[in-house]
Amino acid sequence: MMKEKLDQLREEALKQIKETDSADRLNEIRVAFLGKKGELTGILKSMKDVAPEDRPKVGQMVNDTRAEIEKVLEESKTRMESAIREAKMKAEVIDVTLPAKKNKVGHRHPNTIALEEVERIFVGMGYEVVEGPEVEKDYYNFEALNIPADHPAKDEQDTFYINADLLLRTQTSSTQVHEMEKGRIPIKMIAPGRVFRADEVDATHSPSFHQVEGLVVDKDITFADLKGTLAEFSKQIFGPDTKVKFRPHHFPFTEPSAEMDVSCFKCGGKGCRFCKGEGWIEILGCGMVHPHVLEMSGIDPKEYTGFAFGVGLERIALLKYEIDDMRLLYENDIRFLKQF
Ligand code: 2NM
Repeated sequence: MMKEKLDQLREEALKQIKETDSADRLNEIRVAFLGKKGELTGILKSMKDVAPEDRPKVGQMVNDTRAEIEKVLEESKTRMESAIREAKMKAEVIDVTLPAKKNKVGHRHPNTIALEEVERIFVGMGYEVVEGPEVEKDYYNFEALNIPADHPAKDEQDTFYINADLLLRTQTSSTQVHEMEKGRIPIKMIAPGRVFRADEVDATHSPSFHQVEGLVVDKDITFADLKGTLAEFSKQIFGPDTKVKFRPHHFPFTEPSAEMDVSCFKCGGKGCRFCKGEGWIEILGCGMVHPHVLEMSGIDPKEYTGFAFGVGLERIALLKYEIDDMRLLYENDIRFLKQF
């Protein structure tokens, strides 16, 4: 009696499963036969009418029926899924010969390209690349560089002060001072890095820009060493025909001091729109390290001399890549950056 009922139920379930090709319908069948309020549960509830000695056997039969229905449901589901996948694969044509999508990996910034070139040139001449802190003591940024308290660069209008003693460095020479204080001579170094000045933003100014300063200290270093070094640097960065010219200048930390021009690498010095008809382009400041600067850092100026220079990285990048507005360097528009 119970067996018949179960057989009938199983047959009915298997028939319904066989007849459908929808996953939703399969689920309905599962609920109708095996669910909490389903047919099989109903039969289990009527177990109380079965003689106690028959209950284990009947229980086993109910479990077998459930297992079989579950198995067929599962097989049916798997078959349906693979049929769907097969149909999809037939419908979707994949052209394996199409080129792959390119990864967008960005681009090196013109400042970075220019810095790497400057570093390559000086490392090639035996210089060390030294980095220092962007937040500096007033002493390292100004006093140790012979910049007096009443110098205009020290004005709050020009320098970002953190407090009376701390500021954002206005030049990377502070890094050179730290190096001189270590007392390891000879020194042959460049100090690249970010510097800060309280400037309004325009085509040629920014409150934060980058410098590379160089320093050589040893016995018998002369202005001829400075000239030869910077002439070689200029040839390497602007081309082998580049000439250099030094004009007297003043810096508190060097004596004598000069500004250096390079012959225009566009017109070769004849004068063009690029060099504003001058034939020359101003490129950097330089000089022989002031004896007092050496002395303050513990180097005996009677025994040692040195030369130093400072060049704006943006200035080199703008010139070299013929960019006419410094602001473009800070927008980081990939379409702009990709050109260099
Ligand atoms: C410049 C121009 C001239 C300079 C001086 C020093 C130091 F630390 F040795 F005193 N470092 N860099 C220097 C000299 C920088 O920038 C336009």
